[in-house]
Amino acid sequence: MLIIMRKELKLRINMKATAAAPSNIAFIKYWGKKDEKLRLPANSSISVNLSGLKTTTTVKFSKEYKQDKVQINGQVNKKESIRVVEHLDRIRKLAKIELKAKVVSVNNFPKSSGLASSASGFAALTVAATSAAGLKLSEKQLTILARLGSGSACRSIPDGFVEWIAGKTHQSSFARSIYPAKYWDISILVALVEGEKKKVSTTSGHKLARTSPFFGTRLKNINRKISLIKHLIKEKKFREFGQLVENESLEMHAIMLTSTPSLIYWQPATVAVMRHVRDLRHQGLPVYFTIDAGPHLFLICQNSDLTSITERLKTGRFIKKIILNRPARGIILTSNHLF
Ligand code: 2P0
Repeated sequence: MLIIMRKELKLRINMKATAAAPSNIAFIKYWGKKDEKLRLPANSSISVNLSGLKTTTTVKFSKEYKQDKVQINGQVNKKESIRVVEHLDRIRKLAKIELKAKVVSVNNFPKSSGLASSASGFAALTVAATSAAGLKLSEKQLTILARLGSGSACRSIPDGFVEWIAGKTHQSSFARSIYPAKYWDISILVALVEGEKKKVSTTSGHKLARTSPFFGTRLKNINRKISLIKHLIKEKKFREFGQLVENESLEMHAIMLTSTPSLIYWQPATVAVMRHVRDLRHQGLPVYFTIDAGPHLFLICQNSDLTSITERLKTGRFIKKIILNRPARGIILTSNHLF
């Protein structure tokens, strides 16, 4: 009896957990799904975790709570809460519990700006909530579960350079590390430009991909591209790698631009910085850009060129702020709870 009581007490004490997840930037992008509900992507993708963009989330399940409470960056937002509660429901079902939860989450970067807050957000929620619920899942199973919350979230769980294998079924669509964070001495500079809040969410954007006349061509060539990028990372062939990453980003934006309705995530400053990056290359500095579903740019360079490149980039008219990132390890559980 005493043992059971102690066990229950321990369980109750442990029903709170905190996870810190990096955001990630894709070199080969996820744009378009083959199954909306399961969030099965149209193609596999390759990414790296970012050391400077992080979400920390604390989840506590308790019978004291009459309903789920979700606070993100100090605010309660009904639309975001619905998606979080749907994810908590998946986790409660797995853990066979019915307790309500309190979720407090903070990003160290602006959300809904094209910096992937849903990736780090749903990765942190998945790991904090499963841990709080007492579930012991493998990394692979955590990536599968995180994917149901937001596709790109599965890539923020494993370490360093990550591949999300598209798969054809729920269990075969998961992410895994292909190289640890320290494998390659590169930096990713996030160049924040002036831009309004995103009008079209990525979830809605994905649905439009198939309306582009070029989407079929993209899918026809994507597996070759994935093999090539893995080879270039393995061999650390930076210039060829950078060129492929930049072309891939432009290809994804070509799909966005030619969808019906058309999606234009760029701002005038986005194009100005793209041109600046190309000028820097003409001056002999190997730096390449990639852009997600937003106006900001992610500039990739080798660490040996970092000082010269940041000096030339300078913040000012076009670039409002630069956030330096190195390849980062994946998600961690921490005892620094937010409440
Ligand atoms: C990526 N993006 O590979 C691509 C590039 C944005 C542009 O993954 O609907 O927020 O939640 O599964 O994960 C953004 O898509 O979409 C994204 P959902 P998600 O990083």
